[in-house]
Amino acid sequence: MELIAFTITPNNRKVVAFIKHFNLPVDVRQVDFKRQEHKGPEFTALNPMQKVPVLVDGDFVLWESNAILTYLARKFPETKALPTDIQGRADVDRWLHWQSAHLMPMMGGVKTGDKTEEDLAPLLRVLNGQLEGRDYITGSLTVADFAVAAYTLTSNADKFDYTDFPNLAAWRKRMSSLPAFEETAYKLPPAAA
Ligand SMILES: N[C@@H](CCC(=O)N[C@@H](CS)C(=O)NCC(=O)O)C(=O)O
Repeated sequence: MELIAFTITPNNRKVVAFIKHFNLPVDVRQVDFKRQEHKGPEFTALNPMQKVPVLVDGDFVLWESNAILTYLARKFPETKALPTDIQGRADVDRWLHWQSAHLMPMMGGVKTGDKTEEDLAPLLRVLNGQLEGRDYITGSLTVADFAVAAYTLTSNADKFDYTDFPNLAAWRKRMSSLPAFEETAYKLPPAAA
């Protein structure tokens, strides 16, 4: 199985971190953005959206990072990263959709300056409330934690003030200290001497 990715972006990092955390037998190959590989015919045949990540499992090709996360969690049930009961599964789905429908566009807006930290605060308050009395978003570690953490552990998100969101601050610390998130963090190249 192969994941074609560009690890430093959140939608890619969530999947790469998941693969690393559970040591899954998936080869990760970085897309060659410089050469515009993702716009070429070979890549477009895999993903007509011309975006990464893309998972190739034999004849089966899957794009959309959250779909890839749930596929991997079902393919490797030993991860216990996706509940099998109907309500537990729906709970995790809720947070995956929340990440892509609300958190991602808002974080994008804050990054470009179209939105402010004040606009973002209601979303962080919701997440902080959910984490009250919980170590992870739905209780135990699931794909939802990987999806949401990738967006709340960006270098931009590191700069926010979490004083009003102590549960979120503690969870961020918990997630960022997982070796898989440490390994996939964007590091600036060392300054030239
Ligand atoms: N909703 C998609 C978004 C994927 C996406 O936007 N990928 C970006 C990197 S994060 C990309 O490949 N951009 C290249 C481009 O648009 O040219 C997912 O979650 O997988």
